[in-house]
Amino acid sequence: MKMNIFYSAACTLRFIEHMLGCSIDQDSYDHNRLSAFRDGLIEKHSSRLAYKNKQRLLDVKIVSTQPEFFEITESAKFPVILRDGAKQWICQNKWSREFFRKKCGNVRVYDVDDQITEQSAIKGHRELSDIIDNFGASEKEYIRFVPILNRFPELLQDLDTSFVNKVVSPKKNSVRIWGEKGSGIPLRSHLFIGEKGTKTSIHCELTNNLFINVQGQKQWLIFHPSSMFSLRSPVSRKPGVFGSMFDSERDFSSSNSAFKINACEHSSFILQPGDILYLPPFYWHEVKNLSDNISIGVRWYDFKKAMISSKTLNILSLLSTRPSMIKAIKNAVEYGEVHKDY
Ligand SMILES: O=C(O)CCC(=O)C(=O)O
Ligand SMILES: [Fe+2]
Repeated sequence: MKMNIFYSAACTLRFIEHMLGCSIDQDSYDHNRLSAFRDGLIEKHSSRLAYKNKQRLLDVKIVSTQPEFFEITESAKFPVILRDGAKQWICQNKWSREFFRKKCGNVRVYDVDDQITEQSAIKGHRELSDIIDNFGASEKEYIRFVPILNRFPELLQDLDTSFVNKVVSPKKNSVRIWGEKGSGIPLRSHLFIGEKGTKTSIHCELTNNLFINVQGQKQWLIFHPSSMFSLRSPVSRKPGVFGSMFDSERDFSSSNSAFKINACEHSSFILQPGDILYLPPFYWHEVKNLSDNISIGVRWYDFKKAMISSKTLNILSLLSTRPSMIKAIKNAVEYGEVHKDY
């Protein structure tokens, strides 16, 4: 997205808001003069960018070979999909709801609802088997952010480890699971098992995401990192996850003037079983399960890549206070631990 002086000024104001202690709840986005002033800047920025009824398309690369995928992931400049990239991986035939019920049914996982960045999203713990047994009941179930490789490191072998190495650590070819001793880039992982019709509301993260869609179809709506103001992302001071007040069903119409959607570069695509997505840091995403789904996101932090995506969001993440980045790193494995109420 083209930056202009209004956008740069809004970023500077966001740092001031972060330092001064302005709005933290998603509900109180428009709460003070500073944010009103920032909205005015963004209004100007948006009206320069928005073309009437013309959507600004975000460039998402779709490739069919590993070398093309590696080249784009290394640059971190675009989201990229490798169609059928994991079709031959062991996870494709092995991972199912029944497999996880048997392997780790007694594991207690955080129950996180779809507004994942809100204070109220973390609902406490439930046993994985209880949730899986409840699939098909009236309340739709979605198990998200389970740090599966930390608990069951052997499951890394069900992915293609040399592929993961090449994407995450192209120079040294060395990775390790977060918390394990040794050298190599530490990987976090999040398993998702969801029912058709479940979704995760829009947010973005500081980490790189190598996302393997194992089963089912998943629809992603993504926005360029610089859409943060148009998407009305409140000041949160959280480490590495940012929320937004945007909801595609409610706000995806140019008639709703509060959301300058046409000013944001965005794109939508559907992942099929066996597809691999690389999402660089800070690309906003809203994700819907179009059918029952199993997928895993492998994540790692890279300062350079995070700066390429968004200097503002990277520095704001490092300056987080709820909790601080140092505390977050200590608890980084469990999403529910890092993002519970601080
Ligand atoms: O699949 C989902 O519901 C959310 C995935 C996501 O937000 C992520 O991998 O970062
Ligand atoms: Fe995410």
